[in-house]
Amino acid sequence: MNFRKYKFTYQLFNLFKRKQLKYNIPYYKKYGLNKKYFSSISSEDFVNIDSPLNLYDSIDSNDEISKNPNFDSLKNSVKTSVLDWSKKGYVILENFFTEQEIDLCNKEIEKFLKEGKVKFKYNSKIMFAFRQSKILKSMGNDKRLLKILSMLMNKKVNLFQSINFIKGSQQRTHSDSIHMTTFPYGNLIAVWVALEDIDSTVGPLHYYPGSHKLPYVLNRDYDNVGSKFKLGNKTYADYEDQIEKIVGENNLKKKVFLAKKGDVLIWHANLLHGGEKVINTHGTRKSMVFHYYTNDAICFHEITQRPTLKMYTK
Ligand SMILES: O=C(O)CCC(=O)C(=O)O
Repeated sequence: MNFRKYKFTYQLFNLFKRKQLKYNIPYYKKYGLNKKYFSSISSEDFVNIDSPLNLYDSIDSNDEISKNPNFDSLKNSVKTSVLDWSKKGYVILENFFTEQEIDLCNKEIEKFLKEGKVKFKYNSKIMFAFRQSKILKSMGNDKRLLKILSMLMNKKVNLFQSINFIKGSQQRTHSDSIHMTTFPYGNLIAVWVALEDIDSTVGPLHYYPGSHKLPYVLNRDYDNVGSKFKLGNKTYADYEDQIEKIVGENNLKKKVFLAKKGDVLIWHANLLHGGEKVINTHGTRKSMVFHYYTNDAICFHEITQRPTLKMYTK
């Protein structure tokens, strides 16, 4: 028997995680869901509830965002990118982190790997290194960055996760909202940081401008709903195939981010993105992703129907 396919496996595990899960309880009440902190949760619980939109998913940032008190302090190139947030679903901040900041970050990761403090998961990902590193944490909580993120979301955000890469991920196109789902939808935002100059041979990041406006692809969209006791039986590749189909049907145009060391790309919770194929297998593609949640949403993992464990660190 594959216990991972049964919801009770996760419920049992979560029974001992009240502290990290209780943040969802007031929102279960708000949306009239009869759930405990350890209960399974997925988009199926919200099929009859309208998902309120975030400000710049309902009105165009081009018309309004310049009224934000922090807007005037932005560089002109950033202002242009921020104004286009509603339309494009991403913002580029060139040369955002200094050479010194990036070098310190790379040294920290090297040291952590050498000491065995972190290891690779899912092939190429070093997960949550920021929890052990003041250097990474202070980059994720950079005040200028947080100001821009809260401007785009029109509310405060909290750093939830870091992922470090040494090589290109080659991850197929996806939306983060299948992994870090929220209700209301869209209460996640991501920041991708180039930790060195990146060329087309080492598997750069790709993304599809405007794809965040497409409907969120959730379990029911690839026949992965499951039953009362069991999770759906589709694979992650089935999800990726569905996304590939949507990209084709909508004739979406891909962009590849040939970033310079210190450049940042911020993406919307539903922007489709992934990693290009690695051609130069000897080359590195050092980069880091930060994910942030807002404080006013239920957070869960759609595929395994688990509520998200939040371990915010100061
Ligand atoms: O950096 C990459 O290649 C992809 C990263 C990514 O897809 C993610 O963190 O969601």
